[in-house]
Amino acid sequence: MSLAARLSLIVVTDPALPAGRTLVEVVRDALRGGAPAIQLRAKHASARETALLARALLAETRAAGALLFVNDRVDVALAAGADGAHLGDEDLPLAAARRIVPPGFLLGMSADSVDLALRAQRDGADYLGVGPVYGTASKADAGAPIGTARIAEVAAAVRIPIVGIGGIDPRNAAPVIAAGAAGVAVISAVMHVPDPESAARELLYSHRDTEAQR
Ligand code: TZP
Ligand code: MG
Repeated sequence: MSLAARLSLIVVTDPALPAGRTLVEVVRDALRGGAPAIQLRAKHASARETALLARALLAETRAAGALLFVNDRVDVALAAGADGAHLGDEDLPLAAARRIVPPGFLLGMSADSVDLALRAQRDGADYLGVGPVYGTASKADAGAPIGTARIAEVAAAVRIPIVGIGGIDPRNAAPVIAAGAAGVAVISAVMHVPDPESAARELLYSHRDTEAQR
């Protein structure tokens, strides 16, 4: 399967879970719904806690044939045996991260403009996270929504796959794919719903239909 196909849906984790559910359970449900990639995002966890969580999630993603990315921390991603890391502008620079990872280790980068996207591509990013596409309550410093027009601009400017993020759910995912994104990344649409499996499946359906029309 191409990298673009493996990025059709990235479920990004959140420490706030529905009552009575564990992170591993919710991730397992999302994988059952067909999510091809999970990103462990644990902003307030220590490196040690993040590594332990990554090991637990890796058992699930491996069994499902899905990818596991660790947000922010290349070191933790490498040590845990994850498939990749997702970096932003406060993390290790891409070019520096590239020097310490083995061939095939995936590096994603956040970029909300064409300029940043081109720079990240030049510095060796395998894919880009672009957003927030819509309004989001999941990231306090996400900034103003960039809309699907910006997704189209960035997708047209780079060769690597791009993934839209921010406020995306099964009802509004299709325009993000129609604009040229290879996939969508979501927190609340899968992590904060009663049925993460169905939510993942619906997100994938909505954009497979769109891709078929593209
Ligand atoms: N980066 C840009 S928006 C966002 C991140 C991590 C939050 C996405 O969460 P949600 O709940 O899918 O809007
Ligand atoms: Mg980051």
